[in-house]
Amino acid sequence: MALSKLHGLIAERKARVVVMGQGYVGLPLALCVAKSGFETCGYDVDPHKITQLRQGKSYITDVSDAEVAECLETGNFLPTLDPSVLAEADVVAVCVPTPLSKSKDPDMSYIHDAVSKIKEYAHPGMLLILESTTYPGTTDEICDQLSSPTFIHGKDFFACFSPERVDPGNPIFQTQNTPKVIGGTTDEGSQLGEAFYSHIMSEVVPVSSARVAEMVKLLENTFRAVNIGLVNELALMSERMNIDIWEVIRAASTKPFGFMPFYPGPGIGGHCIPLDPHYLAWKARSFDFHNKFIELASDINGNMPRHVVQRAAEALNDVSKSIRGSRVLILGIAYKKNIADYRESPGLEVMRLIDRAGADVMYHDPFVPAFDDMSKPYSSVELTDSLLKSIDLVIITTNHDGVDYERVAKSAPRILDTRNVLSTFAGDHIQRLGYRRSDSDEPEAPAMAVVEFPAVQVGS
Ligand code: SAJ
Repeated sequence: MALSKLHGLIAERKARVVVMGQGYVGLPLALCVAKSGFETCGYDVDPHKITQLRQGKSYITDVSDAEVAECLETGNFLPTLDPSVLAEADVVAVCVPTPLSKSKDPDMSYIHDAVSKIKEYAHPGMLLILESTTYPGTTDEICDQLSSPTFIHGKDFFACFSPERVDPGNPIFQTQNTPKVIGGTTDEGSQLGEAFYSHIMSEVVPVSSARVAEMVKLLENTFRAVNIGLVNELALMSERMNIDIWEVIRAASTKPFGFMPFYPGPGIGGHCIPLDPHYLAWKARSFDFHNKFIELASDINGNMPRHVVQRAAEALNDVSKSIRGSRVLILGIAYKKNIADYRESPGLEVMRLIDRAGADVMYHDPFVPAFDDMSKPYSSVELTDSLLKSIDLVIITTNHDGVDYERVAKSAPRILDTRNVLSTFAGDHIQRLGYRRSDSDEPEAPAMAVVEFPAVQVGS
């Protein structure tokens, strides 16, 4: 019987595992599974990824080359482009992207592609684990799609949802030591999933169903998106009220209970926080429930790059310059500190808007040596005194460690700091998001005319 056979294989660590998707979630997971003693295939559709892995090379910030090489040497980790490994798989973990379409609806194409491959190689005795963030009900729907008279859900195959909880660049919490939530489409699916992950993770957190597990992940990321939106709105308010929001947050953080600090920024980036909450909003609408927090937070967070450009225009205006024709340095392209990922990055959005407003724009990011944007090649410039002195405005959009901020503060004529990384430096040439110095507490005169941008679609 498939269920007892699967329990036996998992208990003896003889289950053959395929992890579909070798990105920032799937690769760390595959290596953890392999290190736990399971024969693990790391399947991906990208030949470059598989070639690098086979050479013992990592392309993920949190995974070292040595870690990949060690797993290869044990023989327990097999990077592959060949989906037919699914024909021999006992456990399949799906870790593929779940982006949004242009209209902010779920783009399930990656999941559908993975499911069609599983269907092609389906055989009795499979445990399917979905890790990709998605709307409640997805895992149940996948089981319906896979079911057939010879591949019966709850008899021949079982399934559960277990959300990935990867915090890229986090030096403390990695895949193995982050508590793992798991919920099955059936009780047997839950039991098999718990048994499997208990060999791999330090803590397994069972919940009553896959739908609950799917909702757990969406709560986690909606919580962040909404609180970031709240603090960004308070930052805009504070600029108007001549209050330093950073001082306010610092003081509020002394409250030892009932408060968790979030910080203003140039917007939100990455592949989770800007996107995942919209999966929940989309699904809720099908239950005729129209949420407000997710849309409002998305609106506030999504408009922060334009606000930063507005502040940049005002900073240049203070010295009788305009964005057009000015030399502007974007300091930080990655979407958050100490990582190289610039997907959905607010820093990149600010750079595009400044470019479109007619500035001579360049960037420096120690984690992003070069990139192409809308078929325009960019490479990170070196932070020298002469370069900084030649810049009309530096906009700090990512607060990477290891940048010579003292040099920036001393050499750049004007700086707009959106991350408060120059909080220890003084000078009228330094302006900060979330605070706007004024001589009195009187309401400010209406801000200068809003910077207009040609109506051109910005980037993907
Ligand atoms: N941000 C702010 N203010 C804040 C916190 C973040 O502006 O107070 C911005 C960041 O600069 C970044 C974006 O929001 O552009 C997302 O930041 P993030 O810290 O949520 O980073 P992610 O998306 O890489 O990682 C998150 C995980 N982060 C943390 O738990 C700290 C977590 O929410 C999820 O485990 C993960 O996404 C995921 O995969 O869902």
